[in-house]
Amino acid sequence: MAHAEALATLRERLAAAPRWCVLSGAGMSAESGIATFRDAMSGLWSRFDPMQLASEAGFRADPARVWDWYAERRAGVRAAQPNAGHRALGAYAQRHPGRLTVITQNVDDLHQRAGNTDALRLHGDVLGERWLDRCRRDPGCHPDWALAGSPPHCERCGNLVRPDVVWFGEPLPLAVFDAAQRAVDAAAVLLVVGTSGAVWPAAGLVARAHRAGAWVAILNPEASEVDDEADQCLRGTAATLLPALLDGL
Ligand code: BV8
Repeated sequence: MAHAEALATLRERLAAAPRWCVLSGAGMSAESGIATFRDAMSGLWSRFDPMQLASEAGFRADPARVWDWYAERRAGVRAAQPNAGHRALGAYAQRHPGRLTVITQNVDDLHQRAGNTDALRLHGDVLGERWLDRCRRDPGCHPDWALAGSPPHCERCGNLVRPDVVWFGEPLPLAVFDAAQRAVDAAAVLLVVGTSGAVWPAAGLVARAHRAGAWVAILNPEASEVDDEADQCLRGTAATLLPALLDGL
């Protein structure tokens, strides 16, 4: 089926869908200048070992190195702007409240800044902070009160501040993951945008949607690990395909 025809039929399905979902990954923010993880050359994982940097053990082994890496990524997120793909999803949600659920693996805030303020963040918020350990002295102690440093720390008990993200080996926030599972169970269509589908349990949402009877469409310039679960794959980028699918809907 020609690309234009494939786009047109998917657009009709979205127009008719009472409820649908997007599952997004790093490719969603690539055109906003935020590096993806697996891109061979520029991807974060081609330059850094995820287990050393995005894990509790890695942070405890070298807190300053991990904190500085996240500080670099936070600066990149603050300097970035939502792209045409984020904006198309945000504008659609304004026009059709309650029909779209955005589920993201991204720890940036570009979906929220584009208007999808209720996006489900499976892997946390890189601009957020929390204590590494439960404060032994004062459970009410807040990370904002921490002494500045790399990383900031509690001057009384030495507790470290960590980014509010889900590291490898850590469970996803249960309430968020539950809400994501319920959303894909109720969806007529799932758009899988800019993810390699390599990270679990997020990747499992694609097969779950398919089992639940949703029409699964993948938007990605490359093949991904979840293509087998798809009813159609549209080869293209988030900032080009999403406006083509949603503008005017
Ligand atoms: C857990 C936050 C257990 C931190 C992240 C089952 C099978 C195998 C392994 C496992 C399994 N179950 C669990 C595991 C282990 C592990 C895992 O999945 N490992 C993988 C690597 C094999 N999972 C975990 O550890 C999870 N936790 O299992 O806990 C548990 C349970 C109960 C109690 C205790 C413990 C936690 C996983 C979350 C880790 N945190 N991020 C941080 O960001 O620093 S994951 C991080 O990497 C991102 O959030 C994202 O999820 C992932 C990167 O994937 P993508 O977003 O897809 O990005 P990628 O670069 O790979 O691909 C980009 C795609 O975009 C490409 O396809 C490209 O073609 C495309 N693209 C590029 N440009 C564009 C584009 N598309 C559109 N437009 C463009 N312009």
